[in-house]
Amino acid sequence: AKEKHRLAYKSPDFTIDQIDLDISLDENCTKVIATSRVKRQGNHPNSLVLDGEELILHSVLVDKKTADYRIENNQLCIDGVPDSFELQIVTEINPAANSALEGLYKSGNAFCTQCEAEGFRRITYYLDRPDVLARFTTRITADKTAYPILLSNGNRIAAGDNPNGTHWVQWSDPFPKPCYLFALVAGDFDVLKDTFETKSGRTVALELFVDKGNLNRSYHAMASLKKSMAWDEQRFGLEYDLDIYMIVAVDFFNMGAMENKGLNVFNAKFVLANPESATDTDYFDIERVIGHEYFHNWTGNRITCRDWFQLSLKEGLTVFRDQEFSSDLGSRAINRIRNVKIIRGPQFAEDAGPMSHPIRPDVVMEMNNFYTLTVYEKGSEVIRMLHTILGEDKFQAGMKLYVDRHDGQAVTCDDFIQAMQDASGADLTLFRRWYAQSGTPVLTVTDEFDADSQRYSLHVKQHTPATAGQNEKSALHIPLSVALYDQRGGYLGDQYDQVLNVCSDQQSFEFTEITEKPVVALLQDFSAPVKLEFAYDDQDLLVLLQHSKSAFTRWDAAQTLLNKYIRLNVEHIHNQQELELPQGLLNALMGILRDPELDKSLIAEILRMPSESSMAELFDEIDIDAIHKVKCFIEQTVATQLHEVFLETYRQNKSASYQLNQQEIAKRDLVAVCLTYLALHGDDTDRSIIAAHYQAADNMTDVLSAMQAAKQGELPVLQKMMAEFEAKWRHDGLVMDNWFRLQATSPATDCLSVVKSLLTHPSFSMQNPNRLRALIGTFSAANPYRFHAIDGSGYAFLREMLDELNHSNPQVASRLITPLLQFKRFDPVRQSLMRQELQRLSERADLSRDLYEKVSRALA
Ligand code: BAL
Ligand code: ZN
Repeated sequence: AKEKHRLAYKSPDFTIDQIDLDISLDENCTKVIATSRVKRQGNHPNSLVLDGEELILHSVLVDKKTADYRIENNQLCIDGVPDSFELQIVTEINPAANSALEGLYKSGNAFCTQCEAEGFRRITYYLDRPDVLARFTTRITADKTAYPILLSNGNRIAAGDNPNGTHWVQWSDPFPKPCYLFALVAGDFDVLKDTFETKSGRTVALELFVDKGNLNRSYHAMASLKKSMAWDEQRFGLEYDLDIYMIVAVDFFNMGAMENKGLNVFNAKFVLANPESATDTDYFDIERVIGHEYFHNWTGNRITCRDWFQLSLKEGLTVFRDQEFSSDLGSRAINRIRNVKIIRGPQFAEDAGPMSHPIRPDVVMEMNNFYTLTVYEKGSEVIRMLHTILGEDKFQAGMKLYVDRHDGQAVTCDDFIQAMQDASGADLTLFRRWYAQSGTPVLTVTDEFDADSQRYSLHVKQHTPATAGQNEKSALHIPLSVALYDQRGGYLGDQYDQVLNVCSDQQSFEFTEITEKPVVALLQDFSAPVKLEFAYDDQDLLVLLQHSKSAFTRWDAAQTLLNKYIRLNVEHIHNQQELELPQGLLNALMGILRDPELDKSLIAEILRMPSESSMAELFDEIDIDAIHKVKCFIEQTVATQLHEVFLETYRQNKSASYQLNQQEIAKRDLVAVCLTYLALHGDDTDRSIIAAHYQAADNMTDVLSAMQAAKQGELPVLQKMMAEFEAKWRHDGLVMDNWFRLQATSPATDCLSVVKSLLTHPSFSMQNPNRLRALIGTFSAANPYRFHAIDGSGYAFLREMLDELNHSNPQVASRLITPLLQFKRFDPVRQSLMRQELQRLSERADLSRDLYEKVSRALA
């Protein structure tokens, strides 16, 4: 497999500005006639070279005459073409055999497509690159009974019936687009219809297509779409452009959703919800993902990427936009906390591992491998830093210039920063390095207080450790948000609440007229995606935890204090010493639980212990057994010492009946945390509370909270709950994913054998990415204690699964392999066992490009 390099970008030799597709759908033999207008770009004699994979080629006509062509390495080459001509290509494809779910495939009884990043080449030979923008028309023909609904991008312009029982519909998309935004759907669906009036007074038809019988689960998605459309007008001044916006929910989908122009295709997980079947988290995620795909219409579709190395141009920006959407509609602090957990956990891990890459990668073998936490989530952090540095007004001025300047173009991350710079007048030269440099910077801060001169100084050093493929690191522009408090937690005022611009390896900042040594809140709101080192003493952290005016800082202080004792206790285990947790922390947690003023979700977030995987990120070398012991010790100690308060909090917050609003969601979240601690305590009262909570639950959130608690406490009642759940939901794969996840995260010793036995469960399918992620993905990524069993059984299991998925769905296989790639951070025994499994994979002659890239980078 060949590497592609960002700096080797060349503009295309030819462009296509119009393509008419005529697609006759058939399960095994779909015929595609693609008629394109091709134009030479510049003065050169080069041949036309088109990408194509898994295609049967029937004919190639240049200006209606049979053309000579060659097929070389999945490319169709035509020599000696005119400067401007009509190209007609007829190909045949087999959607039913397409288990990779890229290009055109069958999802259950429907046809659908996924073309990003390079799936369009599985539909026809084409210039499959994002800087070729064409107007598309699409004529779809299919059996009318099986596929009464035929959809593609843009507007429906004609339709008709054929005498043989088939019918056809023709679509036309007025906006030029790269082929990765092409979509086609055919099937028999229920449709929810609504309208949205834009700020300029146009009425947009909204259509949401779901499997028959699922209409009662489609309302939340529609409401989310309308909120997204209104929000983008209000906050970004961006209005929808077509007369129709369609969303289709499908069961078989590799990603979360896809922003195809005017026709989003969604993983049903991010569409379907009613209280009985979906959790509060599901509701939140649906709103977030519907928003994300909608926001792509401007940041992605109207302005797209020049090449795939620029993916963060649209993804980082659009994640930033969806995070802001969630925060404007809900709790800003809670959203920030949850997003920061993702960066500090799996994103930091990715950036320290063999697949580490800058948010704008330099080298790519398989583009699908770069839809990563780094490109998306760190990419969004980079946009957020820009927003912090410029402020909302200048940031929006930059957005406006970006849109005015580049609407209808395929551009680069540099173009985006340039627009931000030109509109704001800020010098972003140094800031651009965030796009080029991989790895997590470490900020080491020390402080100094001089009572005589009443000066308080912060000395800041930055250092980014070497990462895979990038040894040399330079200083970055890091916005460091700090605030000062007095020793009793009193806020010293806005003049001591600042964003410091850290721009060199070493820098000092001074605050004057300070009369006593202050308590400093550092990296407020996680103002940059960095690791912070500062020798906080417990007392200062307790002050911040109890008194900071920022909810985020209170949570973060609790995390910092916990992290300190996680590290210390792991050390204690290594030195065979007793484990400890300071009484001051326990008292503070008790105070937090009893504080009537606090947002209940914040209380829940503060009391919820970090996962073992995120605890692992505190260490260079991961001792999974010690981490597990420390986690159990901390949770057991909290469960025991705070037992009465958990009982009291549970009773005060348990709702009589279900409502979907922020306050009730927060209460359910807090109740879930209480139930888990009660289960860990596990006396008769606790057990009967959990059983009763389960019995009384009238919504999926409460059902799963009780089950989750019973699982964590390994309570016997879990068996009955699991059996009932299975009997009720076994025909509903999406809901059953919760049931699979519960078993995959079990602390029980037989976890792996249970997981293996579930592979033959009737609700499981090796073909469905959601099922694969719920069972196999959850076991290997979210149950580190069992996955890293010292006999290597977890590793062997994952490798066997990857062996099977290598052919059927390489994209999903390549996601699932992540936990094995980290092997260098484990002890010698585990290292060698993990390496052995990677080696076995690498010896396969038929290893997919997706897995090959990761395995070879890990073993390098
Ligand atoms: N573009 C792929 C799916 C998404 O990020 O929206
Ligand atoms: Zn996206």
